[in-house]
Order: sequence, then structure tokens, then C-alpha cells
Amino acid sequence: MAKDMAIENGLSADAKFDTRALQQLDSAHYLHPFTDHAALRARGARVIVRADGIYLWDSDGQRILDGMSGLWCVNAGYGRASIVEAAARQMATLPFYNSFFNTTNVPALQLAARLAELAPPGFEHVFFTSSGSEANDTALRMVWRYWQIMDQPQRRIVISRRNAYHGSTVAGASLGGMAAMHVQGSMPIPDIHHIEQPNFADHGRGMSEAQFGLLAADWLEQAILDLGPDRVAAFIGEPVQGAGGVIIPPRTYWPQIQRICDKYGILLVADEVICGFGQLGSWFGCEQFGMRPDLISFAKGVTSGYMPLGGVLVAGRVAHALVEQGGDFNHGFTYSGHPVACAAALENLRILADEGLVERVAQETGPHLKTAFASLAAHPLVGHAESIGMAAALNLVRRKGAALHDGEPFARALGVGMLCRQHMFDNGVIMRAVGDRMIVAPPLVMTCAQIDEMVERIRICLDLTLEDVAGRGWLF
Ligand code: PXG
Repeated sequence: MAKDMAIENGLSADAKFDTRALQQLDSAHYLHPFTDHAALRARGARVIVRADGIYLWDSDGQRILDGMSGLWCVNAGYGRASIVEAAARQMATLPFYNSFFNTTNVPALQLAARLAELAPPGFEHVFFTSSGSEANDTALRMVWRYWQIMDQPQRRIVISRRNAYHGSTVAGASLGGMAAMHVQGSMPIPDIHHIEQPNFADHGRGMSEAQFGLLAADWLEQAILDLGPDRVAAFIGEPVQGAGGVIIPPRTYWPQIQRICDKYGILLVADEVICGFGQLGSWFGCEQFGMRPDLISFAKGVTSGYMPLGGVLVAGRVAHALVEQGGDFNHGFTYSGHPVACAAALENLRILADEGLVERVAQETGPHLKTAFASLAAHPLVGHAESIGMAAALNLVRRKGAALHDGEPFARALGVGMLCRQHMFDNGVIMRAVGDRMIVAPPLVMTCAQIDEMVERIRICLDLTLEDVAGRGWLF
């Protein structure tokens, strides 16, 4: 980006912050998501003060390359003045009005129409929420309502996968397959059933990826038969599991899942909260995997994180039932179709389209990231590396193996992934650690030269992590 908006708007590049005071205030009052607050208090939170392009700056003036796009969302990159202007214009014109009681607003209806253009064929309708969790709550409500309208109210069971992430509301966390979330409440709620995830590295030893994809899909059929086909309402899945560790399923998996859903008349929900809006090199991830979902939940990249917004795209028979047959659908949020969030989304989608960012990921930067990550697989600490579009992962191993997906893992309790993440952060690059799997999902604006810069920093930090774990005697 040519100019740095934060600086232009009066934040001096060398503005001084009292980091210690900010940290103390933070730990005195601010409860963070998914955080051990006693541990955070001892360490002090890193205070992020501004951002531009693919970089963040903290309160000590350190520049950090953001390999995680905020949290899988700043697809168009930081510092987009036109999104800020679109939101400010809308705020000045109509900051809020609700969409209940026979009213609408211009950005919301325009965004609904634009999303219908961008979505796969058959998706003509969209319901807006403010987050991905609310989107999945909405999808669940729609699935249940659909089967009521179809006079099959006994179809209530939704099948999901272990290690899936579908959000942190009660329904989102229940649909998700994160055991650590379930144990902290009475979750999953009734009528949600989990099958194993299609993780070739964990479950596919001794077979080809293609064979494993079919096997993993057949776990769905087995579950349907065990639970009773007339009781199963839907299957939900992320085309590529994001928070679970960028788990890329074998190419045979989704077409087989689709066949099974069709065979039993079960709805398919694609959770595109991470995969949507270009991260995988297509507008929606399902397009690449032979999925024909009935519902698509989305959030994050729809606004590049500039405003909170999510929603559910609705196709075919579900749209027909909800729109033409069902009467009132008693569901909605104050902020459904929030005009400022929708205005920001419209401008963000214009940027992604006009700058050809999705195609660029497919044709140029995605393949470049793949090659660059493949080169990291030679590192002594790396078992294997894989990527799709602008999402990539590598796993840290104690001893390398000869074959792909081979290598001896570290004991989980050592927390080598977290150690590695800390070296990355301290050296100005953000990677996400999922156990000992290290992940990036960079902004789609990242250039090939910037990918090289990121991967070089990662390589240096892998060296530092290797020294660190060797020093602790964890290698052999
Ligand atoms: N579905 C998917 C696939 C997600 O990745 C949600 C739903 C929920 O969205 P909201 O907007 O309610 O957070 C998500 C969110 C991580 C991480 O550590 C990932 C998410 C959220 C927080 C942390 O990778 N994804």
C-alpha cells in the first residue's frame, strides 16, 4: 500500500506507548478469548497498535509480519482506506436500522445480491449475522426448521467431525469437535454426533490418500446407518479444516461425502468461515472439492475483518421451504444486515474482485507458497509441509522419517508448537500453533517476494526452535 493510513491519520510512526501500564490495565479488566489469565498476567499481553498491508506494529515499535491475516480474516490486507471511507460514509448516512418488521436497508440488500452472484450456482438467498458462530447457529436452526416444514421433525441429528471448529456459542461449540471446549460445559447439546476427521497423517498409514479419502467418507455412512437414516438431518464440515490445523482432505473425500448425503437425502452444510473469499484460491472452498452444499456459512473474509459480519447462504430445497412454504422463521439478530458492516463488505468484495486477488492466489501466490513451504520440509525439525491456496502447515517432529507424513512426534505435553510460536513472534512473524502443527494463512495481498520474506523468517525461527529443543534435551 502506498500510504500508511494510521500514520496519515495522526498516529506518529514513532508514537510512544507505555507498554507496561497498558499490560497492567489489560490484565486488571480485559478477559480475553481462550486464555489462561493467570499465565497472561505473568507474561503481559502484546499490545498491537497499528497495521498496514501485511504488517502489524506493537507498542514497543516492533514490526511483525502477519502470517495469519489477523485471525484468518484480513484477506484484503490492512490499511484499506476505501473500506474505511465506505463504512464512515454509511455511518454518517444510516449507522443502524434493523431488518425486522418489514424493513430493509440498501447496503444489506445490495450485499445479499452480490453474494448471490459470487456464490456457487443455486444460492440466491442469504441470512446475515455478526459472526461465524452465529452463522452456524443459524444454519442449525435452518436445518431443523427445514425438516419440520418437510413434515419429518424426527430428523434432528447433525453429524460433524472431531477436531472441527464451528465457533464458540453453545451450538457452534457443540457442532465443533473440540474436546477441550466440550468438557467445560454440557456439550455437545443433544442431537449432535461426531465422526473422525479425514486426517491422512493420523489415520491413513498403510494406504493411498485416495483410498483413505473413501474410507473416511464411509465413516459418515456407517454413522448414518447406526443412528438411523430417517433421524439424520445434516452433515456439516469445513472444506479444509482451518483451526484444526489446515487439514486438507484427500480429493476422494468430499465427492464421496456428497454421494452419501444424496443417497440418504441428508442436507450438507459447508462451513466456509475460513475457506470462503479466496483463502483457498476460489471464492468458496466447496467449489474445489466437488461439494454441492445446501447451506454455506461464512464470516471473516467477507469484510476482511474490518467490521464483524457473517451469514448463511441458502440454496435449492431449503431456500424454497424457508421462503415459500415455512411462513415466519423465528430467528434473527439485532445486527442482522447491519448497514455499516454490509457497506464495508461490499467495498471489500469490490477490492477482491477488481484486484483479481482470488485468481492471483490460484495462479501465482498460492503455487509460490506451496513451493516455498515444500522447501521447509527439508528442515531437520519438519516432518512434512503442505498447502492449499494461501493456507499452509508444517508439522514439527523429533526425528524425521523417510516417508511422507512420517517422523516421530514430540510428546504433546512438551508444547514444542507453542515454543516455536514464541520464537516466531519474538522474531517478527506470526504463525499459529495447533499442537505441533505450525500454520500460516496470510492476507491474499501478500506478494511472492513477501512470501519469500515470510518463509525465510520462518526458517530462521525453526533453527532457533531446533537449538532450543536440543538445549532442553528433547531431541533424542
Ligand atoms: N467456523 C469456522 C470454520 C471458523 O474457523 C468460526 C466458525 C466461528 O467464527 P467466529 O466469527 O464466531 O469466531 C470459525 C472461527 C484459531 C481460531 O485459533 C479460529 C477461529 C476463531 C478463533 C480462533 O484458529 N475461527
